[in-house]
Amino acid sequence: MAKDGRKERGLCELYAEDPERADSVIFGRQYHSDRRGFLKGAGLATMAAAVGAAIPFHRNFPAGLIPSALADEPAGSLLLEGKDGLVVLSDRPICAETPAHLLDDDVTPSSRHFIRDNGIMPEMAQKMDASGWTLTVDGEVERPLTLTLDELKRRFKPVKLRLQLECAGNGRASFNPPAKGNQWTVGAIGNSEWTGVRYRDVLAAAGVRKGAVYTGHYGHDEHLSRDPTKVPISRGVPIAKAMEEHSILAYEMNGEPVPKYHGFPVRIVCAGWAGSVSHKWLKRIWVRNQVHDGPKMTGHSYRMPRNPVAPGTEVPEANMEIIEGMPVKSVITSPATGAAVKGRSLAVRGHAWAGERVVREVHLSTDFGASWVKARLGRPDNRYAWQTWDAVLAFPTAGYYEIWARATDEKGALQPFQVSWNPEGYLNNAMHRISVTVA
Ligand SMILES: Nc1nc2c(c(=O)[nH]1)N[C@H]1C(S)=C(S)[C@@H](COP(=O)(O)O)O[C@H]1N2
Ligand SMILES: [Mo]
Repeated sequence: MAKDGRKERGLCELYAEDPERADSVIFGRQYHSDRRGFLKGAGLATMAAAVGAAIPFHRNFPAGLIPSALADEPAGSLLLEGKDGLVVLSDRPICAETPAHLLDDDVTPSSRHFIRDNGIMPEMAQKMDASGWTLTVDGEVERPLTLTLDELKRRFKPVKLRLQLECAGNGRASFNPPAKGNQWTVGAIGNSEWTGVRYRDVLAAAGVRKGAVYTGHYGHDEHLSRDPTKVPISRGVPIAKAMEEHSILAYEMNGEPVPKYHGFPVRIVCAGWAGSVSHKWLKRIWVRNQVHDGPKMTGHSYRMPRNPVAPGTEVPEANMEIIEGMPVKSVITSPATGAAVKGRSLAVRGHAWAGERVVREVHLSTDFGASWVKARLGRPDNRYAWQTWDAVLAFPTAGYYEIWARATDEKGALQPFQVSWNPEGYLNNAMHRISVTVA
């Protein structure tokens, strides 16, 4: 049994609970007083058997680290219409992520964009019927507005942008000790092409007053309780973020009406920030004269401790700050983890992004971080689009290897090996790693 009384469901949980114990239970790794553990003899043979090949760089294999080849758990199975290969983490509300190798496209097809709901999808989205839809803009504005979909399209100039959208909880599954919430691995990220109108054009039409400081977003989705007086989520952004030229109210995703899962008929996309500010099934924008205080804006929701804290610390709200830009991150999209490599070299590919910043470099390691090779890195198609990278890697001998990817942003921030704990398990931008076996 795990420490808190839950039954251990498997290897991942064993590692999440106590990595050193997991190492010794599973692989017989012996720890020394300096907490370094060497894998040798029977332990090394056990791990090699578990991953399917000898491990040439085993001396570098960090203690307390579950082999990537064993970390991939079987997929959930809720049938999502129009979706292809997503792993379902929760079915009410719907939360589903994209396996890394299905994120290989430069522009994420709608069929492969993750889904993160907090409530229940509205009926107008189920039916893809926008006839009764309107958007209201009110609060700290000169002229409150109500627009139909046709009016929104006719009154404002269209823009088309490729925009990264990442859930703040992406990566939560690899916190150690574990963090509660949806156990996203690496797939709560997408980079689709969105068409819509600029958020600032709509705000300008309503005339933002001097006292405006924040927006408050409301959607048509229902609270999980179906209680009509409750709102599942209502977040917002500072007026300056809404006024950015890349913040849009989107009515198309990848050239088609926004699919039901992603906010039909209109959603906000404020790219580079926690995905929760990009409101789906938009109904109302309430311009506020204070920081918005809707559900999931306050308390610990989408907030981080101002300073790092020890695991399990109770952090008072006053010491928490609202998450804004997302940190630098990358994903390896080809090959899929577990690939069998023929020959001694391998073409590797993936994407990298850095919230509001540009990614400057991506490096790859095949020897558990002892040495790094620089990847070729493309420019973003437009600001806030992710960047695609590729490289060819060489392997000295046959065996089990892990490929680790590490991106560095324009200000020199780079992905850590492990991220320190925070109360809600947000912003885990630890390096992505996959396993390959060289024949
Ligand atoms: N109305 C509404 N908008 C929402 C949400 C929601 O539950 N309801 N979830 C938010 C969160 S937490 C994220 S990460 C993104 C996910 O967008 P996606 O489902 O299109 O990938 O939508 C955001 N917008
Ligand atoms: Mo999210």
